[in-house]
Amino acid sequence: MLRPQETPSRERVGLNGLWAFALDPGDRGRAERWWSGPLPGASEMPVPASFNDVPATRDAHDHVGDVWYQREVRIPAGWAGRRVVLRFDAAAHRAVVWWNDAEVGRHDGGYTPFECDLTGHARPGGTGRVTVVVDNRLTPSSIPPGIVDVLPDGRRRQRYFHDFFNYAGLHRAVWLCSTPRSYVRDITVTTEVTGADARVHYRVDVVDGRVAEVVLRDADGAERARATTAAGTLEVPDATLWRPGHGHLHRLEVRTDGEDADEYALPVGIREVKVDGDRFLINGEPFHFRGFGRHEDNPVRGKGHDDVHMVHDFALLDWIGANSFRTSHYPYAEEVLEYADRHGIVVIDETPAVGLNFEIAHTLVPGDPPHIWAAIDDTTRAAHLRAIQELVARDKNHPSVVMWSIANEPDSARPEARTYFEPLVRAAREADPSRPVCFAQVQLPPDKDVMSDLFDVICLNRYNGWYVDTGDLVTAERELEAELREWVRLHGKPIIVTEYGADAIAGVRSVAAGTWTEDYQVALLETFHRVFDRVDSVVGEHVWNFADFATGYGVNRADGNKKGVFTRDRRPKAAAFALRRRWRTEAD
Ligand code: GCB
Repeated sequence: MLRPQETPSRERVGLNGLWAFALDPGDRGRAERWWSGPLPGASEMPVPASFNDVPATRDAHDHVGDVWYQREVRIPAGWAGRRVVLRFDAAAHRAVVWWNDAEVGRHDGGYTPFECDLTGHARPGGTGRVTVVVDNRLTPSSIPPGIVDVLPDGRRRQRYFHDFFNYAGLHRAVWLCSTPRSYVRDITVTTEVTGADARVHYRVDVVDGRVAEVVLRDADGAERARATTAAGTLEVPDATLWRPGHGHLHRLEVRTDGEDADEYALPVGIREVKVDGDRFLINGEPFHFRGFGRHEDNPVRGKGHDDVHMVHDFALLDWIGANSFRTSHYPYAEEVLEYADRHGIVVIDETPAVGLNFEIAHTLVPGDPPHIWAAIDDTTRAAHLRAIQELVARDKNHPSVVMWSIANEPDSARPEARTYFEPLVRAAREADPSRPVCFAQVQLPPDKDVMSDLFDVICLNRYNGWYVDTGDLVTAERELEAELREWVRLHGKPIIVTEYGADAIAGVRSVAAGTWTEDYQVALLETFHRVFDRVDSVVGEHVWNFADFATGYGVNRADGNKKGVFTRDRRPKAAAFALRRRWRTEAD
């Protein structure tokens, strides 16, 4: 799905700002048709933001169920005769949208965009009432999954099997967009590098019209290739490539024919990604991933996108010498990927399929969660498939994205896991044959894992010295190295350690470097690094986590997860300086 743009034929109006807002703890809104008038008892809520922490009440923080957003929207008078859509960059986790009394769209899945066509509903020059109900419930058939308990006093309590707070709401921008009636619906680009030359394969999908012209321009605007067909290959001799640390972008300009022609300009990074033996190659060069698993997480705004925080986080990634990150554990805002494209940061792009492992959930959630494969059914897999397809549809053209991660830490020990994942891996490859596919594997040795052979890169989340052999880094070092060598022997594929780390409470120091101190966090990371430097097939190190982040309540979470090398407000812990010493020397 193309991102809204302003071009000679397209306009967009941002609908961010304060919206009327109401929690709906008694589920009255749908029955009472709250979309048909002003929201009863509404307060004000900023968009984009998670709603949870803004009102400063426990009720809002812990709300389970529907919340309502509403505002008036004016359709510009000049949009007569044009196609008009409302676009939501994200609504976590599912939403229904009304324009006045008419339902105009619904979407399931909290991290991918959707559009509502207003063309037949909205009168240019007039105003309308946009109402959105957003449901934050996670169920056994949602991605990510969860369970809603109804307590004896009638309250709902949400359980989930992943380790970050279930922030929800309108997390990303909302747009009102217009295009001609005949418009460019989609563009798909893949690139190939052969020596100094490159090929750009493209496909344009036009609704009710024809492609008139496709022009590839270099960053300085110079034309590099041109075509007049809807699909084809553009030869680019002596191409300047997109590469890590150097986000060189071309631009593919597409124009349709006719009087009311549509125009769209897609940024294109020419680069090639390949797995060769135990190497991960970008443009034929071995790439070593240095960076983090992260979260979209900030005080008060939760998962709400914010350019200030985004640019600052990228500045810190640069300061520390990181060249990559994983969008753990869901697709991030498109602004983030565009920034990574422009600055040459490498991204492993992950679906929201986190917590398909109720055995781990047992340690996170008190109670006795059911066994994963008893609870997961065809609807879960259908939602997972949709999550993969929507992720690829949204992010396929980003040069920064070099690999798809289709799940984080699913149960990969039981035969059911293989049966469940085989068709999903196939679907990911069908959706995008140009990128490798992986999943982030939970602490399971290779002889217990039943599905890693289906994937291109072995991605391991490892907590030796923390959850395993807690406090004993000598054993951690020995066991980690032995295990990695076993993966090399059995699979011979590149290995990225996609998570390793220790909780550290900022300011807690100790000469004896006990757990939860900044010193232990440093010592643990250094232990892992010694092992990585001895095992050739390790092509990546992603520390868990970039910054401390909010989680649900739990006896082993002290005001959230403290494995950040930065605090939640982005102050460096000792580990940040240690990583900078390691990564900067290599980078400079
Ligand atoms: C993991 C998960 C991550 C958690 C982390 C932890 O394995 O992938 O979501 O936050 O461990 O800190 O326990």
